[in-house]
Amino acid sequence: MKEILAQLGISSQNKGTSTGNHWLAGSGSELESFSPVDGQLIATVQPTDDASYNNVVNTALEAYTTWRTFPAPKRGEIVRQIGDALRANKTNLGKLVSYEMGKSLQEGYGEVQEMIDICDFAVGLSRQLYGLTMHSERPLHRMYEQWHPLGITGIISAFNFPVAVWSWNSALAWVCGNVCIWKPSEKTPLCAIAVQHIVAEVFKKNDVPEGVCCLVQGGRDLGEKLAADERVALVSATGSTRMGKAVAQTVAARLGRSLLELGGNNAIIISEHADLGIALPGAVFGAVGTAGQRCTTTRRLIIHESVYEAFTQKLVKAYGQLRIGNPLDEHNHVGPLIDKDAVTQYLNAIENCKQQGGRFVVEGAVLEGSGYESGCYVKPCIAEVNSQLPVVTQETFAPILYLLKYKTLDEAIALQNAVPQGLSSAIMTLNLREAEQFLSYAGSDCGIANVNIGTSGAEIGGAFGGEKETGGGRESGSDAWKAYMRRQTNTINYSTQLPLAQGIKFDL
Ligand code: UN1
Repeated sequence: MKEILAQLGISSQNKGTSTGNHWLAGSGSELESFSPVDGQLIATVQPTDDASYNNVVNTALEAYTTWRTFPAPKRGEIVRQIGDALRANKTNLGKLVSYEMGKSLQEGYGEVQEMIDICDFAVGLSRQLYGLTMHSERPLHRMYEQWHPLGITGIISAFNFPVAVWSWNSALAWVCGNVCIWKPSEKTPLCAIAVQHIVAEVFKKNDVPEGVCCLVQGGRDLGEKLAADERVALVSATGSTRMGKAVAQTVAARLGRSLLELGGNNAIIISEHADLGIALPGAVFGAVGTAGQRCTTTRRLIIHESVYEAFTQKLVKAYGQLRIGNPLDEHNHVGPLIDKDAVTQYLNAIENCKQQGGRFVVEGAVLEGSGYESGCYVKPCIAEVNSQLPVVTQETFAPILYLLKYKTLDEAIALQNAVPQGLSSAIMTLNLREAEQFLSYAGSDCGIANVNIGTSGAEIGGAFGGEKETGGGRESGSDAWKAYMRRQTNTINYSTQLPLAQGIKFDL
């Protein structure tokens, strides 16, 4: 790992603030990045202080006046080169993601692949930032709309996707003509430093001024500072609902823009008409992949009573085959949780579930012994619950799966929707009527609704995000780019008269 860190530009002590290629000193107590894989201190990072924060924002504002003059397809060409640089660094960066965050190596590579894919998407998008033209009601007038950049996009990202979620935001923000300031999770500061080196080099090659890709590092205070800063036009925040509510209120108080991608509590409905051969791997990967730390993780299975027993047995058997251990060993399915706080939350949820009447068919536990020294490895577990207990309505970022039984599809959909979050959802069925009902206005209330696919692993081409406490934002594909731009309606009079709209006469 030492060699990989060196190749990615990471030393044992790092500056955490950057305007591109330029790194600024910070002050205050250093952020320490421990690997949940082995509990080792990987490196330290100097947090961003007030002076370096202001330096970054001023440099970004200055850079914006130049960056917005680059034609969008030219900006796209530079993002294409970032995609290529990520291809060249995929192995190293994937390994660092796996080591610093703890997800399996396959998923680490997959995360870098998502970055490459969004770059490709953004390249095409750079020639498709379309506005509409309208027919004016006035003679010899032309009416149309254009999309302009916003300025600074602040990106607050979470530990669980330490690099991909940033790239969904930045690749789009850049082709749209914005400059970016990234505040990564304080739990994964090194992944961000590695990415900053890769991206800044591409910008430098293309004579892009300092300030288009900026990095600041710190905890909650720094996120609040970005949210409160009037110079930051858009704050895109991914993380807990608690964090999102704080960001949303601060940004709204200054009438700024926010884009929120917050908690999920995702369910799969397993119908009597399901292909259980698909449903099983879909449910298991959804529940235990990334050790239950995706916002799209499957947290609830709502199973038809006629297949409940058989499916539960299959699940229990499959859980018995899971290999939990070092995520860098590709033989393992499940790595550690991010830190010991997460382990405490996992244990608390299990305890609460038991107290509230849940019955575990696969027991949870914290693993001990050789290979588990970090204290962050836990056993994925499954609880049967008769109703949606309070603990079931909360998002616990851990591999705890709750099983619920249903009789009618209406009942299943009502259960699926009866949580505060609304990110991802799925139904496993081969029955067309059931599938269509689930996707209809009377079906799932989530931003993502799938048929015969689990809840996690969304592709970048679709808009990503959800409703209710998930925050309502949409990132990544489709027309999510519109959140990074401002719309301007233009009416041009090329006649010799001044006809007023709505037929109003105003004769002087
Ligand atoms: C997240 O957990 O914040 O759909 C993002 C998925 C991934 C992204 C998850 N493509 O599971």
